Amino acid sequence: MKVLVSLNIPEVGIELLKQAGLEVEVWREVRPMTAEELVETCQDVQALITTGSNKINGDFLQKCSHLKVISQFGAGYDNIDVAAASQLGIVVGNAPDAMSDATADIAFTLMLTASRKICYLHKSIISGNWGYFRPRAHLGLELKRKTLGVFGLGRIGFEMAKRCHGAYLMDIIYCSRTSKVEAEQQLGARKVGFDELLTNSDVLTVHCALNNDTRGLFNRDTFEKMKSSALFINTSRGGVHNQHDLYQALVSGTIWGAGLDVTDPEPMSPEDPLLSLENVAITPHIGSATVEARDEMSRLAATNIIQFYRGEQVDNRVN
Ligand code: 8YV
Repeated sequence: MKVLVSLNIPEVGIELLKQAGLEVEVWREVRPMTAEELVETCQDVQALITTGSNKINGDFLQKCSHLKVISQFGAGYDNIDVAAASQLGIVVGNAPDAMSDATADIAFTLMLTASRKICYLHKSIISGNWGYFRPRAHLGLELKRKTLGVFGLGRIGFEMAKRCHGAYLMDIIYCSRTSKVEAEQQLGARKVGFDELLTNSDVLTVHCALNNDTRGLFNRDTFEKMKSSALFINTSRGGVHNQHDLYQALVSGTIWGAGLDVTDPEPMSPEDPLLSLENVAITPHIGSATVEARDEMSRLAATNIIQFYRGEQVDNRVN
């Protein structure tokens, strides 16, 4: 079996594939493959390792219906039309949990960074505007004993909740489809309805998947229900918030600040007005960008293909 690795992943996964006896082709250019290049290169492979920058949609799948297995180098797989893949009998797997600590660290960092206006103040030093001491200027918000609202308390949300509870004794409320017993026992987390999450959170952190239920969920209506002192943190997918509405909510004082590792679109335009706001911190989708997380993602993405090749159960199969 031959595998196309459509992006330059850490060597560990590539080595595992080779050791398992698979033939491997790796795209090592410093740009993503175009849709046409992906279709063309897939013609003589049976397995594909892919990521968010590749749209594995109905059109691609029709043109590559001979594929046997697709493995996502990432936890989220909203770029893949899983239903269409299932119809064609293609196995789809992902690489969950590898980045839970790394992404929670970014969510926590963005919370602190936005709450103390760090990005804005850093830029103001660079542009020669340190200024003089003004007791009422540059005031941020403290986090101790505030309420953290977690939307989507999966593995990453749980890690974020642990950090906030441990560092600042924050009360944890969450909104998820199922009850999270571990978080309730360890952190005293409390499951609430969506409206209560909006109205009671001092920091609302988003860790859900992007799908039809969550697309654009954080919009004008939902921001209006939040506290005017609230911070909105999103490290999941930019499509979960409406970026225009977020900007309006921030400039009108509907909410206080925001920390984003994901934007809509990505990459974000350098002219995006969000970048000029004081209480906003933005990073370029680096949640999983640690040596440890990327190595583990590589290992898990390769393992899906190897398990399929050996006729074993694919542990991280999503269809
Ligand atoms: C990747 C991610 O950066 O795992 C995820 O869901 O968002 C990240 O780890 C992303 O998959 C790149 O497209």
